Amino acid sequence: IKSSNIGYPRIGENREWKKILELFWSNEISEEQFYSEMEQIRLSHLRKQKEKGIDLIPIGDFSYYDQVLDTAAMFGLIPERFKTGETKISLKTYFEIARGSSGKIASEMTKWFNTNYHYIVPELKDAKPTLLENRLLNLYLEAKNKLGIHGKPVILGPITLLSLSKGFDEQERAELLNSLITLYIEVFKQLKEAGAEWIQIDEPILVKNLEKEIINELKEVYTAFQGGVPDVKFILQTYFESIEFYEEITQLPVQGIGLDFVHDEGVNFENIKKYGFPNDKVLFAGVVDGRNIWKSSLTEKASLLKELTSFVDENQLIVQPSCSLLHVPVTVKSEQQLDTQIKDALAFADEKLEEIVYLTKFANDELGVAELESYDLAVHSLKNSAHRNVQIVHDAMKNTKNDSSSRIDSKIRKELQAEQFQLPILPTTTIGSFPQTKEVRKQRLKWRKGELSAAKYEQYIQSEIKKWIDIQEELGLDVLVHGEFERTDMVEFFGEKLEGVAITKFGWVQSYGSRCVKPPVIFGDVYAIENMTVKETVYAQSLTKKPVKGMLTGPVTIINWSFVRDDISRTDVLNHVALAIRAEVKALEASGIKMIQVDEAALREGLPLKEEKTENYLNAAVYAFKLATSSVEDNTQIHTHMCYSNFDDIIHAIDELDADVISIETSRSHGELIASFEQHHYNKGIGLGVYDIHSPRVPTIDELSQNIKRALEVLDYHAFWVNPDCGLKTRGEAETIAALKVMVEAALNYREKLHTVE
Ligand code: THG
Ligand code: ZN
Repeated sequence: IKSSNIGYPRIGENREWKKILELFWSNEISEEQFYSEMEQIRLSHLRKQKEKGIDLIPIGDFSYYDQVLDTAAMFGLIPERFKTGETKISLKTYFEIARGSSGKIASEMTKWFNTNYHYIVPELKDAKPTLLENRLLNLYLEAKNKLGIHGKPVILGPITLLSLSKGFDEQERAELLNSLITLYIEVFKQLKEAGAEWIQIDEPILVKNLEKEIINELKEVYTAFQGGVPDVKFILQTYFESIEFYEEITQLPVQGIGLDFVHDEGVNFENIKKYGFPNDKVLFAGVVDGRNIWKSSLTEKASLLKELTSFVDENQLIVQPSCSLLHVPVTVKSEQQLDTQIKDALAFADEKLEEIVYLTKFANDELGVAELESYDLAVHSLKNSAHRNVQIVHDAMKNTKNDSSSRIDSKIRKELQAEQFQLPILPTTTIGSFPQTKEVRKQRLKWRKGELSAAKYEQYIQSEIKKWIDIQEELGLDVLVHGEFERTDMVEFFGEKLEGVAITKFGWVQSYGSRCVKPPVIFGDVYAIENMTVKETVYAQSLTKKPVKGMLTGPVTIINWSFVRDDISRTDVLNHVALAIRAEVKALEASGIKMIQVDEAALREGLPLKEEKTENYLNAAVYAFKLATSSVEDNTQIHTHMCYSNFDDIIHAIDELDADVISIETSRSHGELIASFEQHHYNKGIGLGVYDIHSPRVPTIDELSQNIKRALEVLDYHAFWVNPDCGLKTRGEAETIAALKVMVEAALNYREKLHTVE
């Protein structure tokens, strides 16, 4: 039995990678320096994997931005607007595709399956694939010559590459696939000549619900690969779920099959039991969770591997993580401030590699069961800890079972709320956050470091709140917000406040490009011991007669953007969080805050990869949201906000959330979203974002009026709200004020028009 890794995080223990990128982007280091710094990071990651004892080390998973973009760039799949005629894609062009440049819009970025990682969507309109550069060959040779590592090149497979790309039709797909096959073969041939033995071809798309035709495509591709490069060994690698068409896929002409045995709900193994596993293939068994940060129970994993050996010969079995380790932080070692009971139960990327090596050694009789058992002690210790057995949480969970969690009819609420707030038609508001300037971050850092007292910091936050309440009054917005100056990342903020949730110091994970997030660790029963947002909200409300919205993050988003304990069901964790948010909703209401927004930015992206699982997911999400929000009085108005468009398929669930007002990001795909409201009559309050906040450009009145007009073609103007697409924390102050000014003016004009009609 051997060990393998699928992919290693690129950001580095101290986010060195991010820093190099950003220095390069701001012209603070030269291209030469950039390459040499990046090479050091890349080599140190390879060295680390070798030192840990991993037999098959991935090559080419390292990237300067994103692995999908790398694959597209390698095959010359460059959007027309970025083409320069250069024979090899330059760094400049590479980053322009990802980030845009003056006058050229960046390629779209979207979620990588159901993770919080975003990839760059290849645009294949009129594409003519050509092999610009065998990137993998260069990287393979680098590892071999500089470190003596005979690595395992990793490449995104052609079927997944095409499935994630856009800009072509069915017929073009066949042509594209054909030309890609030839290019992939060329890449593989060169790798083979350079000495590569195994090549990992990632085809995660095979875990989604697919039409049976995909099998023919797969046969075509892999038969061609096999015929083109007969003496190299291919691994068809899948992850994140069980594969569809197990029998057909395992019969494909490849030498290795990589399966996820963690996130498949046991289905991959069931299929092995039912259909067997071909005796001429190697099984790359993904047994260590690559998406969560808990130590494995090595005794359990060892017995899973043991069971697998009844179906697969021992020397045909390889131990590896369930997916690339890109989705977990680098090392637990850096976490000096965590409670030891929690820290001892954690395994980030480096520790996961150690687990893989332990399991391999155990299987090869180089390690005894006692060693596995002693490793498992930390997991048991946390499992049995008081954190996971909090009486008040258990009681609250029991009590909610008798709670119907529904409010009275939304039409009745609407009338009561209209009376309560006396808002004009087309009320104007914002999503919640205002610009987080350098100064805000600086003050927070000073306070965190102890250089600024809590009282002084609080005073500073209050002065920002006051400044922005004044600005909003001046602008004439109807519903105000406090601006969220006390929060870094919203999920991190609630994670810091909640019991049962730990915040790491260096637990960063790449989200997109150089941007990282630090997911909170939900290790215990979750509850709140004190109010989390009341002080700032009440202060803001004290400064104005206009309603100030309380701003909370919803339970689904909190758990989708956290690492979640896996000893109880996700639904139970979700409901713990919902109860904590419910307490906050009630506290805000009790303090006189009558409009409360509970954001579910990540509801959509958490959809399971298998259609048959979406209903359960959405039911649980709706239940939790209602649990958090339904205990308020009839005339208290609940708002929610969701990022990303494309709600067609879940619009019924959005309706079931029963929020009084919803705001949705739409400006980049206005037409589509509006069409979905044509079909599904929506009669609660709704704000379709009227301008895109992702760009610093100030929109014109005309654009905004057009957007309002189009929305009102399908939505009742009595239900319509005017707001930007999303929070404004990433924008500058001046552009924010200028854009909001235009927005309010557009709303006022439109109101006039509607009054004349009436
Ligand atoms: N929070 C969390 N996850 C998210 C988002 C979020 N996932 C989806 C989307 N939003 C991703 N967007 C971003 C946007 C900005 C940043 C990260 C993800 C970002 N990060 C800082 C960085 O890398 O420089 C972090 C530094 C800091 O917080 O000090 O800017 O909103 N959880
Ligand atoms: Zn948003």
